[in-house]
Amino acid sequence: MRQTTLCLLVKEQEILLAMKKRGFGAGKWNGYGGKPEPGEDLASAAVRETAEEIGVQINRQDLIKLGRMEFYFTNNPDWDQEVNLYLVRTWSGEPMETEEMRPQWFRFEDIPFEQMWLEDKYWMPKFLAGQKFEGEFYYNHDGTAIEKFDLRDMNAGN
Ligand code: 6OG
Repeated sequence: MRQTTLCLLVKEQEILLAMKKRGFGAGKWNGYGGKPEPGEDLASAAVRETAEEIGVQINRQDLIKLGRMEFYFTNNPDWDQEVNLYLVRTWSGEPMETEEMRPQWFRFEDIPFEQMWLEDKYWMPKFLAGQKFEGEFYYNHDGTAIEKFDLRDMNAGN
């Protein structure tokens, strides 16, 4: 399955989300990231895509991998993907709007789940608590409903 990356910057009680302006997930608040180019590893892709999408520099050793999620879309396998999710507490540069995304800080209690991918509300509490997890989510064909899912805590060693 196609592998991709998703990063989220977090400071004290706030998380940096970004409005996706075009492409897959347009109109939703999400993290930043994307697919590796040929020969590129996941961490390098996460760093490069974050710089391209919100203008922030991350050192790859500051990527804290917390989640691995598989997404399946009924009758729409082109959208199936495995997302590797990273928490980032250390970076340089100020987030800025690009053609792709418009970043904005949100207090944890103000996260706009109604304008995000539907499964985010299930894993976000784990993510904000620093809990590692793994899951599979089965969406309908256009991503407007979740048909079933499984989400499991992982131990630090997994
Ligand atoms: P491009 O294909 O535009 O990157 N992504 C998802 N993020 C969440 N929260 N939920 C999903 O459920 C997702 N599916 C994909 C991965 C797409 C970006 O969107 C993320 C990438 O960072 C279905 O390069």
